[in-house]
Amino acid sequence: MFCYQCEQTLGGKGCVKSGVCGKNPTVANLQDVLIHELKGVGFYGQKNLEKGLKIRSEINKFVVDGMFSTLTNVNFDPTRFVEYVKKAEEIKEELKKAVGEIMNVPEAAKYKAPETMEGMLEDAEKLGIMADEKLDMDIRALRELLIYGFKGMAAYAHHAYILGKFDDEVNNFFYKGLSGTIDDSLSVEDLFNLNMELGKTNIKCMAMLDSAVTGAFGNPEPTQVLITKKKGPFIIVSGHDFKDLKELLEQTEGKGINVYTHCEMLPGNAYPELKKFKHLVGNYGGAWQKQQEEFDGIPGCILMTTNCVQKPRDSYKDRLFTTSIVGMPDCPHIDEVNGKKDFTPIIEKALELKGWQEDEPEKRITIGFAHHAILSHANEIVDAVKSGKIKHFFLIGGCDGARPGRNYYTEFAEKTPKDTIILTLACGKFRFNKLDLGTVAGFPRVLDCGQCSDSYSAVKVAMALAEAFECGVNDLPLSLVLSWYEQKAVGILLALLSLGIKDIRLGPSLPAFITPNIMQVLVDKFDLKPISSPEDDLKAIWAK
Ligand code: FSO
Ligand code: SF4
Repeated sequence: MFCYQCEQTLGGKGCVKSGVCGKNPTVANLQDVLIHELKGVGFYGQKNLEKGLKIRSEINKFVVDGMFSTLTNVNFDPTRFVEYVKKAEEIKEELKKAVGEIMNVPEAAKYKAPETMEGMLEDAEKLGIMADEKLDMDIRALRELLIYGFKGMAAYAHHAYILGKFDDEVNNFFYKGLSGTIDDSLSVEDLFNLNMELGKTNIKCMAMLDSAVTGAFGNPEPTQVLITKKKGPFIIVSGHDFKDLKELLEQTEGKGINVYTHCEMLPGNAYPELKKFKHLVGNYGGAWQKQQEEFDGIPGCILMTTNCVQKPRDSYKDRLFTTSIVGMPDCPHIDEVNGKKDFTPIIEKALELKGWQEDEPEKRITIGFAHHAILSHANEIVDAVKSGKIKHFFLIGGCDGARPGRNYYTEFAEKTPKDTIILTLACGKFRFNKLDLGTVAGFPRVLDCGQCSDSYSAVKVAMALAEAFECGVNDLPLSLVLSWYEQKAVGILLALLSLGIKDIRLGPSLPAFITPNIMQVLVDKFDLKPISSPEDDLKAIWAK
C-alpha cells in the first residue's frame, strides 16, 4: 500500500505498511483499485458528455459515493469496497457501450477489474499512486491534488444528494476531472488549471449544499449549546449528515433518550428544524481524534453518519453504529431501506445501556453564526469596523487532528487582540471554542459558522464585507489561518484559491503530495504560507 492523502501520513511522507488512521493494506489496496476504476468511469463519462449524451442520475450518485468512500476515516470495511469496484466495472461497461467506438483510449480506462477480492488485491500493486515510477513528480502531485479535491467535493455532493439536490455542472465536472488524471497529454499548467476549475466547482457544490441544508432545516440561529452530560440513556450522533440526525430525533422522540451531537454535528443544535426537538440536549466531547478516549466504556450509543470514525476500542465497539457511507468491520450498520432508516437497534441498545447516572454541572457554548445570522447584523459590523471597535477579522478554521503542533491554533486564538473577531468552522474549532474569549462591539469574539462546508458561509460573509467596504476580499482586514487534515480541506483550499484569496496560512504541516515546485507556484501565485509560531504570524499580519 501507499497512501499520503492526509496530514497525519507516516513521517510526513506516506503510509506504507498500514495507515496511521488504522486503514489496513487490504482496504488501502482496494481503494486504489476503486479510484483506478473511477478514473476509467470518468473517461467514458466524459466521452458520453462530449457526445451530448446524458448520464443517469444513479451513475452520478455512484461516482460521488465511490470517491467519498475513500476519504480518510470514512470506510474501513473491505467487503464494501469489493462491491464498489464491481459496480464501477458495470458502470464503466455501460458508459463504454453508450459511447460506441472511440480512439485513443488510455490504458487506465481499458482496465477490467476482477470479480474477487483476491484478484483485485493482486492487481492493486500495479495501480497505486506510485505504480508508474517514471511519472513526472509534479504531474503526479497535481493529479493527486485533483483526486483529493474531488474526494472532498464528493462528500459535499453526497450530502446535497441525500437532501434531494444535485447540479449538472458539479456532476459533469467529476467526469472531466477524473478523465484528466489519466490524460497524458495534459501539461503541468493544464492540470493546475483543472485544479482551479475544481475549486470553482466546489464553491458551487458548497453553495448547493448550503441551500439544501437551510432549505431542509432553516437558517442556523445563535444558540447556547449544553456541553455537559445529562442523566439518562443517550445516543451521540457524529459526522456531518443532518438528515440522519433528524430521522434519529424523530424516531427517539418520547422514548426517554437524550440525543447529543459530536464533533462536526455540533452545528446541528443551531438549526430550527433540529433544535425544536427538546431531546436534542447538547453536544458531547471534542474533535474526532479524541473519540477513542471519550467513548471508552461509554454507557450509551454512538451513530457515525460520516467521517471521522476511528477504529473503536473493545469497550464500545458493540455500541458504535455506522450508517450510509461509513463502514467499520464488526460494528452494526444501519442501511436505508425504501428511502427510510430504521434506528430500532441503536435505540434498543441505548435504552439497555441506561446512560449516565447523574447530571453534570451545566456549561454552554454559543454557536450558530452562519452567513444568515452574521449578515443580518452586517450594518452593525460595518459601523463597528469604521468606528475602530473591531480592528480585524481572523478566519481560524479547518480540521483538527492528533499530531502535535496543533496547539498553535489554540495559542493563536488566545493571542488575538480583544478588539478582533474570530470566524471559525469545521472541527479545528474544538481547539478553542470552549475558551472564554469575551465579546467585542456586542458580538461574541468567536463566531462559529458551522461545519467545514460552511466555509461557503465564511466566503459569503467576506464577499459581503468587501462589497460594503468597496474593496477586494484581499484588501479586507481579514486573515485566514487554516488547519487541514483530510481531503475536504483540500477541496476547500482549492475553492479559496480559485477565488483569488491570497496570504492564507496553512498548517500544521504542508501536504506530503505537494512537490516543492508546485508549492512554489502556490507561493508565487497566492502567497500561500506555512504557519510558523502564533507570535511571529501575528507580527507578520500586523506588519502588512
Ligand atoms: Fe473534521 Fe473529520 Fe469536517 Fe473533516 S470531523 S476532519 S475537514 O472530516 O470534514 O471538519
Ligand atoms: Fe495514512 Fe492518512 Fe492514508 Fe490513513 S488516510 S493511510 S493516515 S495517509
